[in-house]
Amino acid sequence: MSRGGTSRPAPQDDYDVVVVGAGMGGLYTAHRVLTIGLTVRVLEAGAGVGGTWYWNRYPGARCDVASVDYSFSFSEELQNEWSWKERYAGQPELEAYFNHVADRFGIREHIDFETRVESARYDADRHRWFLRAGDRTYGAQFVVMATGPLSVAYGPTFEGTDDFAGQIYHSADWPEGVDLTGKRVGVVGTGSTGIQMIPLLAEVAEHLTVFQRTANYSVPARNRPMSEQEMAEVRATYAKRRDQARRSRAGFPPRTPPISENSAMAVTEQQRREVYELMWEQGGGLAFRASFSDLLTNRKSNDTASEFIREKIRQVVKDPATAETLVPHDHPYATKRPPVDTNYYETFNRPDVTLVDLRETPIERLTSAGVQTSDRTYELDVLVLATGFDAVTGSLSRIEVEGRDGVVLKDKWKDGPRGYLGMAIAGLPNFFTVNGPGSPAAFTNMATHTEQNVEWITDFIGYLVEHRIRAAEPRPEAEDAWTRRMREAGEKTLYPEANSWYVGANIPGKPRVFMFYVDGFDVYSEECDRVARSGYSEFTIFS
Ligand code: NA7
Repeated sequence: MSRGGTSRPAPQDDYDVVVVGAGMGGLYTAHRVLTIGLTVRVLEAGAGVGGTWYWNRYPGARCDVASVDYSFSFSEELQNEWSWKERYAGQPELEAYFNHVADRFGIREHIDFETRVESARYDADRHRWFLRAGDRTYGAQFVVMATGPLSVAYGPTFEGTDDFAGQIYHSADWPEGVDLTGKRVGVVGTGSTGIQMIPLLAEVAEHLTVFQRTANYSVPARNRPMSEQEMAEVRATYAKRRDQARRSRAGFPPRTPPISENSAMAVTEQQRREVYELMWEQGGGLAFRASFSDLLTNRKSNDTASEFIREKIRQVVKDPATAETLVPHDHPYATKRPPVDTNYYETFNRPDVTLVDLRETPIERLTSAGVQTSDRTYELDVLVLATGFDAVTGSLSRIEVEGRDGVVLKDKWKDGPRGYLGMAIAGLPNFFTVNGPGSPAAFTNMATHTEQNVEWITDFIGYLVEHRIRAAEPRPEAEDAWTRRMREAGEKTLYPEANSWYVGANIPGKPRVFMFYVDGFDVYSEECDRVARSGYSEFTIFS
């Protein structure tokens, strides 16, 4: 199968396109590539499909975007035959959905599971990539990295970890069949993940200890079952709904009531409160974030939302000292990804739940008995790390990627990621990233965004093949301009004020830069379309 040449080992497997990752992005990429008649192999580290929804099996793992919108729109048959059971699908339902997609579209047979890619090297003479995974080498003209922005789990290394006599589980690597009934459980982390699992862990544990470093703003999810009638109503308007989402600022269909175009400062206090109360009752963190147009750009506006949530926490949590510990004070609302919950704050009214403020009493080490903070030891059988991810760049930086003329991705990104439209990188010809740094990704409905990215990338691959162009990569000036535009847009917002994964601040030593394009999915997709219409004029072509 070798295409000749001696500079690289002959690949065992040779394809037009190799896709890394069998989550939402990888599955759809494979489907599109097959549809245009090219050969494809998907390499997946896990034993099953679903990406995020394969790995994140912790109690309470659930999507924070409504199921009917967090789903593929490319097939009318698919959206008509699948009935979502809940307003926000949980992990098992989402995993089942992605398995259905893999089988229904004949994608599974194109996937190599338990295949972790370690390196990807470009052979400029042959215009081909060679990817190594264990003892296998895959060759391809095009590489699509659908490795996910939140797929590399981060767990802090506490001193004494090996001394701990109990079990330690990370939320994103949750073993099958864990039973926490009657156990003394500790959880480190109160991001979206911790906030989802804490109420459920409290129900089964003998005692739950929550170790909180930063208090968070959480809004009720108001999850509920979906009736067949509701599904039928959605189906009747699905085409319009999807179309509107595609042309919207964040990849969602219009909401009822419509998203306010107002500044929170443009209405009276009474009107503001009514809006927040309505949003609180309707549920959904992303909807609450959109209560007013300027919550993330105007500090005064943000203060009103932050204060509203603080009041709610104080109303729910009975013990005033516990309530004050849970009230966020060091970052504006939603500058960290806004979590949603079911009974999170209520859980701290239980007598069998203890909240530990790590700002007051930091963790010093683990001992055989449990967690030792600066003032005492908390005895535990199980310690759960809900401590997040090396987000956005983590999964790409862990693979040794070497492009043309010795361009090494890790070195190129040592001061923060650079790329074009979040999908292509100068120096790496024919190498594409789905939901990559510089795209709006996490600031949108990821389903809408993923489909848009995959369609743009696979259309481009189709164009290159049709025009017999061997390789293409963005011009450095285009990459510089996009990276600047993306960072400047971020700097105009309040996002950089928080130590979040949006800016890489959750990982010790990671460069602190804003990694997303926040000026709107609509603006972004129009720009992507313009580039395509121009015959990809921002790209250097190697023919
Ligand atoms: P997040 O949102 O990154 O949250 C991680 C949490 O873990 C957060 O509360 C952190 O506190 C805490 N953390 C991390 N390291 C430590 C150490 N060393 N000590 C104490 N506490 C620590 O991850 P999630 O998994 O919850 O959510 C990630 C995304 O998945 C989410 O945004 C959704 O998009 C889905 P900190 O705030 O850094 O002080």
